[in-house]
Amino acid sequence: MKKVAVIMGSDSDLPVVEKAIKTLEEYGIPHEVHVYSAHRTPEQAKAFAESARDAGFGAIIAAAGKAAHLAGALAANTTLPVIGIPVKSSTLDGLDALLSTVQMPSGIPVATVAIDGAANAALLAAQILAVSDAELARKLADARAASSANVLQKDKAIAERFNA
Ligand code: RP5
Repeated sequence: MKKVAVIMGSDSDLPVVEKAIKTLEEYGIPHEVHVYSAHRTPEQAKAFAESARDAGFGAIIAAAGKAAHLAGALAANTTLPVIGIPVKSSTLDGLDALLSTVQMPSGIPVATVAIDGAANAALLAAQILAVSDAELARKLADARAASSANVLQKDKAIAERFNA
């Protein structure tokens, strides 16, 4: 199976990023985790993106806050799918990071999840890998079915309470 790279702009992003790592672990997806900054270590971020495909990665998750250019900077240097997590790490509550991550120019896409949406970033990476991995696709479908059953169980409890 291809690996997923999880890159964060600062170790201060780790509390958010941990949800992505946990989700990848739950699905048994091999991954590597790094701290590279678009602004503080631009050469290392570029080198990682340029070598990621040959290193066996199938998708890159990039988490950053404030003027969050990490996902875009990585995407500029690879044609692997890049998933951006805007991190709420500033006085602007993550809106700055959301706009910095999502508003990419035509030709260099970044698939951006919600502010602090780390679990969805990992699930999207899993779905990308599952295009060519039937076992992973089955695990994702099973999780969707369990999630639906959980909601329907809650509906039953609420309906019994209020619709008697
Ligand atoms: C961004 O600036 C990082 O991704 C982080 O969210 C934010 C603050 O970084 P630190 O000053 O805590 O290292 O580049």
